[in-house]
Amino acid sequence: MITIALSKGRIFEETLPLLKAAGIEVLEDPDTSRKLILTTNQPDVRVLVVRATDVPTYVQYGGADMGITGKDTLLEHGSQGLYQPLDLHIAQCRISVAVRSDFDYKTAVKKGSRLTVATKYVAIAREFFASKGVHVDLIKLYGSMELAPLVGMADAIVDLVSTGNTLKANHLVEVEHIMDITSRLVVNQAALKLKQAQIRPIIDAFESAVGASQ
Ligand code: PRT
Ligand code: MG
Repeated sequence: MITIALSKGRIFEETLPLLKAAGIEVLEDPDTSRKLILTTNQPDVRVLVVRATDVPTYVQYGGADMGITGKDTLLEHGSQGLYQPLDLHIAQCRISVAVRSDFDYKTAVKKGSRLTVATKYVAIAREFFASKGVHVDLIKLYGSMELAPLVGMADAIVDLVSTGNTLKANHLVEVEHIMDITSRLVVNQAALKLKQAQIRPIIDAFESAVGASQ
């Protein structure tokens, strides 16, 4: 049995064509089914539906043989013991710093004042501002970061941006582009050795599908 951990939403949707290229079709829709283990057309392949941030954990501890997760998640939560053979170029976005449109970020940074930054990405934010020599107080949030500057809780946020529509709708502007983000295939190292014959063809099919779509 090969178990693949995926999160609902964009990663699931964008992974379906890759699975199809490997001959795998998921037979249930995670949006309508309450099941957390989905069957596929291959009797020996199943899909686990987990929180995006839990994908590396399931793969690391062998609850799943492989999974698909954002580089943001891997950087923030670590990627210990995970084999990362492939950048799938899916769920593309960037991680950025954004502030209220009436906040003078450049001057604040130049003056060496302390910035209060709200984010789910505390490790990424800490490292980014440290590399710029900017002093920050970090506030950890689990979602809707955009609210923090609007209610005066933070000067800035560090969050994922794709179209920029969410920032715009909340009168925030992007002032720094920290890095580009895509999703990666992660594989349990023991599973790769023990189930080589089943896992390799899936990696290879993903690789050619990704190559073909670039
Ligand atoms: O939602 P939940 O709390 O369960 O978990 P999650 O937010 O970690 O999962 P999910 O499915 O939303 O995101 C999974 C992965 O998709 C992330 O880890 C990223 O690698 C990737 N991804 C790509 C994104 C986006 N694009 C994205 N735009 N994840 C989140 N967003 C959010 C962003 O946080 C912001 O709130 O969408 C909003 C901005 O979108 P735009 O288009 O308005 O700019
Ligand atoms: Mg989300």
